[in-house]
Amino acid sequence: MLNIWGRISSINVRKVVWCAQELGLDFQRTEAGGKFGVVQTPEYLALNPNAMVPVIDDGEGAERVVLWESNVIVRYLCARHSHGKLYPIDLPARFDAERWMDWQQTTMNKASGGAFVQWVRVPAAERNDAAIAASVHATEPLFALLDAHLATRPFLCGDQFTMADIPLGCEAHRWFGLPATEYTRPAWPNVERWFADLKARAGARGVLDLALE
Ligand SMILES: N[C@@H](CCC(=O)N[C@@H](CS)C(=O)NCC(=O)O)C(=O)O
Repeated sequence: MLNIWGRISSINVRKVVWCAQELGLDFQRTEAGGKFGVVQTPEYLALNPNAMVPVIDDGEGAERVVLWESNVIVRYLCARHSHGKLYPIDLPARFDAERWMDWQQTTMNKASGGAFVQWVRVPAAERNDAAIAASVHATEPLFALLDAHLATRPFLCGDQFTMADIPLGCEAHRWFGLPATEYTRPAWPNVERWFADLKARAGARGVLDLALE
């Protein structure tokens, strides 16, 4: 049985839950982080000294794996449980997927986080308009880049859904879920079509259909 710790309101936890569902894994999720606390307890810090979610505990004995870092968890679950389907075996295909996953963490998430936090988590009276503007300014060209990439392929790495679609699918879910009262996003038809396809997957239920909080 796979154990996942983390609140579903976290983009990084959503990646892991979606991945586990996509792989048809039997798993249990324990609330942690945010209003649930838990992350500062000695037991949790022994699993993740960063006091952050998500964390997983998978397997037993010599096969047991405890991991933090959401994209690493997605890679690990796909490598261990997808029999090469979501974790490409051929090196050129694998590193194509790896590249997009790192781009999500290092580039897209860094750009998009500000607008999400300000518009969704910060009360209107306390919002930092400059932080919102900077985040929108940094994020829109990245979605435009993604849109151009998806113009010639159904999924990020070609014809097949791979592990790379999970972190960026979660980014699209968060950006597309920004309050329409505050933000009108440009048309990105290829990203919209890709996101609609991701959302229709059985494995994405309870993740890509969630309202932001
Ligand atoms: N790079 C880490 C970042 C983890 C992270 O920032 N987690 C946030 C939630 S998205 C967190 O734990 N915040 C503190 C909390 O929820 O208590 C990952 O991808 O797993």
